[in-house]
Amino acid sequence: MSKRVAASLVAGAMVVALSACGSGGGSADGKDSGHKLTVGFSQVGAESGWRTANTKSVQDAAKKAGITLKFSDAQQKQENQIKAIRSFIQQKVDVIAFSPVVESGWDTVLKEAKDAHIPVVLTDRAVDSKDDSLYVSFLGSDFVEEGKRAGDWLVKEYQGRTDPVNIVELQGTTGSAPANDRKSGFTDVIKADAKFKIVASQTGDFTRAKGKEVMQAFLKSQPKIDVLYAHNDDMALGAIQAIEEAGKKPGVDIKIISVDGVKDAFTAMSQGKINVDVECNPLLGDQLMDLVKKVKAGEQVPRRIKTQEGVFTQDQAAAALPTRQY
Ligand code: GZL
Repeated sequence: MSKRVAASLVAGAMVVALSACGSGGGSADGKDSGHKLTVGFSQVGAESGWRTANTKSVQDAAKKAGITLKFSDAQQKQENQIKAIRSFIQQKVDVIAFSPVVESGWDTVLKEAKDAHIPVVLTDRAVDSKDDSLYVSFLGSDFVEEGKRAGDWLVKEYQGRTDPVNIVELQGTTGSAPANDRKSGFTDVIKADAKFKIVASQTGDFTRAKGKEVMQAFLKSQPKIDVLYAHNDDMALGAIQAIEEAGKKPGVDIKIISVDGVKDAFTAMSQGKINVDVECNPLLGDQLMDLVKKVKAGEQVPRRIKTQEGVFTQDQAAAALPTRQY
């Protein structure tokens, strides 16, 4: 038997073994009749409209799927997520799913889950662990692509112009995958043209309040701001308040590029206050529950599942608003 075939048989067996050793005990194929799946879900927090929609999607999907969901809100603190994961291990849940608030510092607790034979699924955000065995699958957006889409819009918007374009950037939570990747995707695109300058960049922690506070500081410290790149809508909406209080017109005096695509941002876009919104789909619940069932049943699942999403410009906002689901 070739090495490859042997390896894939072992891998397959490992997946089955992992699933069959979950809390439910379950038969070898993991398809234990009557055993109601229990999933431990550690959520980042309730920091934004996106997060609220994501939480609702996960909770509604668990109910629909007949899955018992043990839900924990970490209030954007990694130590709370680690505590929650340890509690799920103690409770011997079948699967652990979580959105890691930051990319690093997960290996120890994920090894504890692995040693307890509880499979882990990442949703929304990723971890930077080098050990591939610590989670089975990662379901969520491609944040680098989202950053590139934001940069592409800016390049197109200023095509043919040579005067300097001063950009201020409201970054997401420091150390989080969306903040790191949306920044790198965006800068990778705009670095091709020297007229684009990021003159100030600071975290607004994905919240409206912090977004407003940091934008107020930018407005005081920067003599000329042409563009705001906000890593999410809540910070953009907070920044809009600061811009208006400074007597400037958001979307006109300062063009605004945002990410997420929540309803409030579509409303602001239809009022001309946001110029473009790169969609980041929070409605991951159904896909997550489907994934969890497959993992528990010992089925092979994709290592990476990317969510489908688009880009919406101001002229599309009003028509799209009535059908926005979050
Ligand atoms: C992205 C998600 C981010 C959103 C923010 O998938 O992790 O966190 O862009 C949210 O609105 O707070």
